[in-house]
Amino acid sequence: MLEPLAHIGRDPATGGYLRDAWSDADMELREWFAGEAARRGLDLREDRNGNLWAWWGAPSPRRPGVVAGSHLDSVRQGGAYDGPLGVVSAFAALDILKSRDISPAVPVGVACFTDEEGARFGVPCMGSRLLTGVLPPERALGLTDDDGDTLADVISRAGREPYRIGRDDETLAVIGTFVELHVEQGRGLVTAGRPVGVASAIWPHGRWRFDFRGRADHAGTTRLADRDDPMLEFARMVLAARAAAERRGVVATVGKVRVSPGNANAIPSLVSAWLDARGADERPVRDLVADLAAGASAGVDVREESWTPVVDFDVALRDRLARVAGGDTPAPILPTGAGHDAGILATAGVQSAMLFVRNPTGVSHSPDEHAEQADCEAGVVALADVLEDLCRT
Ligand code: HGY
Ligand code: MN
Ligand code: MN
Ligand code: MN
Repeated sequence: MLEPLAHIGRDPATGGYLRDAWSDADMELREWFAGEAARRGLDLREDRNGNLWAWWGAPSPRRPGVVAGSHLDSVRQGGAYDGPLGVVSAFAALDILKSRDISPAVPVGVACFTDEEGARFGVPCMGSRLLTGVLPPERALGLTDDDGDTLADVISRAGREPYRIGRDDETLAVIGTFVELHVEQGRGLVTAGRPVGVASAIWPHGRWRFDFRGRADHAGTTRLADRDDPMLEFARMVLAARAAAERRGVVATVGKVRVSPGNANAIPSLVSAWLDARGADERPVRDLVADLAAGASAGVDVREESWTPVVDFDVALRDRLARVAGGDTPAPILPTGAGHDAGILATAGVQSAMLFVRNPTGVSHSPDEHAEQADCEAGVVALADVLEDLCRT
């Protein structure tokens, strides 16, 4: 199902995807989206934050539409399905509605949110956070990527006006209900033996940046007793995070580290590390981070980069989706530890829901992520049924 865009940003050596927001690959994906919209005669709009909307029918605040979609960017060396499956399925579900000669009571939209993964600038769901005002534009514009480009530089280079970003009430006002279909990032549906499920909740989750400072010096001539090596305290933090996560029943990950200046024959002057911590309940996640900050020596900076509170999806809507998507027996309803744009919209008061498609490996944020063709097709039919049901309002 993903063949038309499978080549874009793909690393042939690993099969993984490199689709940073606003990169060449992302720009090619945006062109693919525009082409899909044009092929269907949909009205294509790009909002002030770079999110893309393709509308069948003209939505208005008095007649808001039903929207399906997800994102096209990836984590570095990500899988093929995380994001694109939701966008491709949204177009395919709209095709099914048309083939059923459905004339929806409300407009139907396909959405693609910008920079969901936060791989480049560190803040996840950037497009939906800016759209809803969760992320202030001035905070976003100052973010820099690994080679020092600011978001403003990159948006300008992409031919957009960076200083228009920010809460977009005009766009929000025409979204009635948002449904995000996403490959499951886990094995809940494998265990349930079902191809499609519905999200009950998204775990609270956040990212913190730790800066460990030391003194650069020669690797060969500096006595151990004379060293101020930030790598040591960084290593202790990683081990402490894992121990605290086990103790508190949450998950903590350090997947990105930047060592400056990065000489193999010199003690570093700075080690920056990003902690990702999540859990079913907010308190133990917060306590883990507090433990680590308290255990850090005076010179260590700890900064919260992003925080998303628990998202409990609307019960009536999720149960309705489970009935419609489940066919004879309601689809399984399950939580997720992964963040999504549907979660950001839900926290901003937009009626949102999620459908999951079975991932036999359960693995994600890796080239090993997978979904079987038959399950992807079942996801499209379930999404079409859900959209048809929601458009009947
Ligand atoms: O990080 C996440 O949970 C999501 O995949 N962006
Ligand atoms: Mn992801
Ligand atoms: Mn995703
Ligand atoms: Mn750059």
